[in-house]
Amino acid sequence: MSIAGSDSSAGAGIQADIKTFSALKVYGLSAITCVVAEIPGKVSRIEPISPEMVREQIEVLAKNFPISAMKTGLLCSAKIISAVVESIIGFAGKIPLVVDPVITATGGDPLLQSDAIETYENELFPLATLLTPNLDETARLLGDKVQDRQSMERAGHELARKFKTAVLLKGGHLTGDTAVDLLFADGKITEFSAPFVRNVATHGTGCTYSAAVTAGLAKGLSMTDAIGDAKKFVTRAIQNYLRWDDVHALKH
Ligand code: PXL
Repeated sequence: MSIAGSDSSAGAGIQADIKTFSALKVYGLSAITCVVAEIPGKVSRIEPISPEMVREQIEVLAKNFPISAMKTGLLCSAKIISAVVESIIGFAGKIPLVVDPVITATGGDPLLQSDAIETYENELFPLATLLTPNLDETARLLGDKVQDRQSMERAGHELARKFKTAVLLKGGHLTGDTAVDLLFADGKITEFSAPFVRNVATHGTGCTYSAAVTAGLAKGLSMTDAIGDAKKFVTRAIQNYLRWDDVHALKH
């Protein structure tokens, strides 16, 4: 089950999650938290769904479907985060919960209300099996820039200790020719790396990656196997990119 926002351009958010689940042969359920009118790089409007409606979606699914793993993406506001936490707290420790701490879109537009970060930290993160921040989100959560391998290691340990959860810190293009991500779990660091795919303007890679990890965990893979497979999946997705603005150019 994915609990996330709708991206009208369908590269990120709940659409990315459902497409990823299907590609990995896992049946995906969805609880939508907000609707985002956007194209890659430009958010034009966000409307939250009522917290009661978010809760209803989760509870009706939880009562009627066997759920083997969950992930959260964009949760929009503090009130929605609290509603989600109340609805999923019964699952804590029973099935894996991947928390992708979405704060801003790739283009830099804010997606989460700024006062909601505290609620993320206090209410949601403690339930997570795995937290999947990128470097910008890590900087927002710790108040410190992460700019090299050493500061990545420091930040990952700090997040894992602070929120008592495993952390997959996504390094993106930090190191040049390879995209290096670090998993901090049980006091150990495991590295996942892949060639950095150059000159592709991506949208929704974070959502796709965390959805692929969730699909692996739903199938019963270990966390390191789920992340290893997910890293390959998202790298392949970037290599096989579609240029949406070329399609646009052809039509006009
Ligand atoms: O990629 C972060 C993200 C998450 N969720 C939704 C989004 C985006 C980015 O645009 O629209 C709904």
